Amino acid sequence: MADEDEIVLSELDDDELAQQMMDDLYDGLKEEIEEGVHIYLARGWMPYDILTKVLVEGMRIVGIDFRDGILFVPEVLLAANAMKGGMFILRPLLIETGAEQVGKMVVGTVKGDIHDIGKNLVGMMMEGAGFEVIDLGINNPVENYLEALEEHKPQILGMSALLTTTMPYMKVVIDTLKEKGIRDDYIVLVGGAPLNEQFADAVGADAYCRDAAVAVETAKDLIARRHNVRAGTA
Ligand code: B1M
Repeated sequence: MADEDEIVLSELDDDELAQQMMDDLYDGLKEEIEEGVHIYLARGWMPYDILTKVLVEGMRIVGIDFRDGILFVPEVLLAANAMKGGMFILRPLLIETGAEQVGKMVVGTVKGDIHDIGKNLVGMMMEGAGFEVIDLGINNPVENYLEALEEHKPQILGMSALLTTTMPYMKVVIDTLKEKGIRDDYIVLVGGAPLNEQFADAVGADAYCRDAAVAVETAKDLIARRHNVRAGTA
């Protein structure tokens, strides 16, 4: 028999459920997050709204308490694991848009950095928008990017960094592309919480992407501009 105090997620209204799921994410409760995602889907919520309004918002709160020394690495790992449980359910729904393939992107988190939730979200959204995504995972030295560019010949190189100590590595990658004379063969997009537009300019990227939706729009826009330049219509 259910405990009288036990919260039944399906009995909560949308706002209460969002609040409860943010608490559950904070507590690293993966099964509850998965259940909550299914409930929202059954209520007709769009996968993107569940991601941004509930999961990403919940992780933002985790980030604040991590910064303030209220949460520590083991707890944040559990929260990240719960978040990934929700993302796993949403991924096929975001990808399954039937959109025509519009381009290819190689994406990876830079050397020294193991944060991958944001990068994964960007990959999911890009796939949903019709891009083929080659995900190099985390902690990538420049050699990994070079090999993947050579092998997959994408239009876009995406790099993610979440630490102020690892974001300068993006310049190492871009400078290496310049040294090899291949920088202009690719659209280089960068993202991650500590970055901004000035940083992207300073390291020689084509654009800074504040979030996954901006990454999709920027990628489409820059690819279209390239096509126009090549067609002589820009
Ligand atoms: Co870390 N961590 N962490 N962490 N962690 C941060 C980044 C931090 C800001 C927390 C804090 O203090 N408030 C802080 C960095 C401070 C700084 O550099 N100034 C920090 C620290 C210090 C650390 C450690 C050093 C802690 C320690 O060991 N003492 C350590 C470093 C490990 C390493 O990388 N070498 C560490 C470890 C971890 C965990 C392993 C516990 C875990 C990562 C789990 C995982 O990713 N699998 C973790 C987490 C979860 C976080 C926070 C709480 C959340 C990050 C996240 O997933 N956000 C984070 C706090 C924060 O960011 N406020 C924090 C949700 C995600 C959807 O957003 O990643 O920003 P985000 O991605 C967005 C955009 O940025 C953008 O689009 C995404 C989707 O909208 N975007 C791109 C991202 N990449 C893009 C690439 C693109 C385009 C857009 O390419 C085209």
